[in-house]
Amino acid sequence: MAKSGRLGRVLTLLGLALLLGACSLVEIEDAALTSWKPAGPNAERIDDLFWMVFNIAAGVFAFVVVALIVIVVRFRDRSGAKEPKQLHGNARLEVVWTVIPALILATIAVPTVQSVFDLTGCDPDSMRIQLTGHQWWFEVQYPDYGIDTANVVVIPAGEEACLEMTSDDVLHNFWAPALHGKRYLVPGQFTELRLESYEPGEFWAHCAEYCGLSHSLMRARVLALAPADFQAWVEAQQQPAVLPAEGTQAWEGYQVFVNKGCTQCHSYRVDGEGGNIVPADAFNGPDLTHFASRNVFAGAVLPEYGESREDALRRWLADPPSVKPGSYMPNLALTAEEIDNLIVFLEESR
Ligand code: HEC
Ligand SMILES: [Cu+2]
Repeated sequence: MAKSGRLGRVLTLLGLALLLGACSLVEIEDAALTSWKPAGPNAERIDDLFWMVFNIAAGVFAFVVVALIVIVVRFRDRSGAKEPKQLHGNARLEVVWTVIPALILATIAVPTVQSVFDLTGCDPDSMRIQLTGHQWWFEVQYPDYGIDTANVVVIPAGEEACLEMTSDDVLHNFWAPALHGKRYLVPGQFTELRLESYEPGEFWAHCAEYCGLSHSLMRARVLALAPADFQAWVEAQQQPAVLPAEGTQAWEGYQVFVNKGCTQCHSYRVDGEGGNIVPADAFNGPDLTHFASRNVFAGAVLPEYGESREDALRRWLADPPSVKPGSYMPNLALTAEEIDNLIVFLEESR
C-alpha cells in the first residue's frame, strides 16, 4: 500500500477514536452541559423531536446501504454474464421516489414547526424572571418579588418560569441544555424562554454566543427547588442584609467594602442607618446583599472544581482580571488583611 494511504487510514482511525472518546464525557459529572438528559418538558420536547428525526434518518440510511449492497452484488460484472437490462424513463418509479421523500419530509416538518411555535414565548401566567447578560455574568431579577441576584436562576420545580432576557452590552445567549434549547439575549430587545424542571435539581447553563474575552467563563446555574423551599428562598432574599456587629472581623470587612470602591459597582441592601448602597448604573456589578446564598459566583466559574469557596474568593478579590481576562472588576490592590476581612464579611452575607 502507498505510504500516504496508510497515513490516511491511521489518521481516520485516530479521528474516530477521538470522536468516540467524546461520548464518554457525557457520564462525567463535570460535563454537565449535555443535551442527552432532558429534565423538563421543553427539553424533552426537543429530545423527542431529535430522536424522531434521527430514527427516520437511520431508517433511510439502512435502506440505502442495503439497497446499494444488493445492487452491487447482484449486478456485478461476472465473466460471461450479459449486461443487465438498461432502463430509461420509468414514470412510476420516479413518482414513487418523489412522493416517499416528500412524505418523509412532511412527517418531519409538521412536528418540527409545531414544536418551534410551542417552545417560543411563555405561558402568559407564568412567573417572570428578568435575565440580563453582562460581560461576563448573568443578572437575575424577580420583578414581582423585588429580588436582584446573579448567575443562579432559582425556580420552583414543576412550574413554568418565564425568562425575559435582554443584554446590557453585546449579544449573549442562554443555554441550559437539560431544560431548553439556546436563545439569544439581545441588547435593546426582549426574548422569552420558558424554563421548567420536573424535579428539584441543579442544572448547568452557559452563554452560547461568543461575547468577548471571557465568554468561555460566562456560565450560570438553574436551581429548581420544591415549591415550599422556593417560597422560603424568596422570603430570605427579600430581607435586607444584617450588618455585622461592630468590632467583629466581618465589620472590618464591611468597612473595606464601603471604603475601597466596591460600592461604585456593587449594590448592597441594608436596613436603617446608611440605607441601601446603590452604585451608579454605568458600573454595574452583581448585587452582593445575599452573596453567600449563591453556591457559585463570578459567572458561575468559581469556585472551580475541588476548590474551596474561600480560596476562590481570595483569588478573585486579589486580581479579578487574572481569573477572568478582561473582567470589568479591576484589581483594587487590596492587602491580604483586607481580603481576609472581606471574605468573612461576604461569607456572612447570606
Ligand atoms: C469597577 C467596578 C467594580 C468594582 C470597583 C468592584 N467590583 Fe466586584 N465585580 C464587578 C463585576 C463587573 C463583577 C462580575 C464579574 C464577572 O463575573 O465576570 C464583580 C464580581 C464580584 C464578586 C462576585 C459576585 C458574584 O456573585 O458573582 C464579588 C464577591 C465582588 N465582585 C466583590 C467586590 C469587592 C469586595 C469589591 C471591592 C474591594 C469589588 N467587588 C469592587 C465590578 C466591580
Ligand atoms: Cu458569551
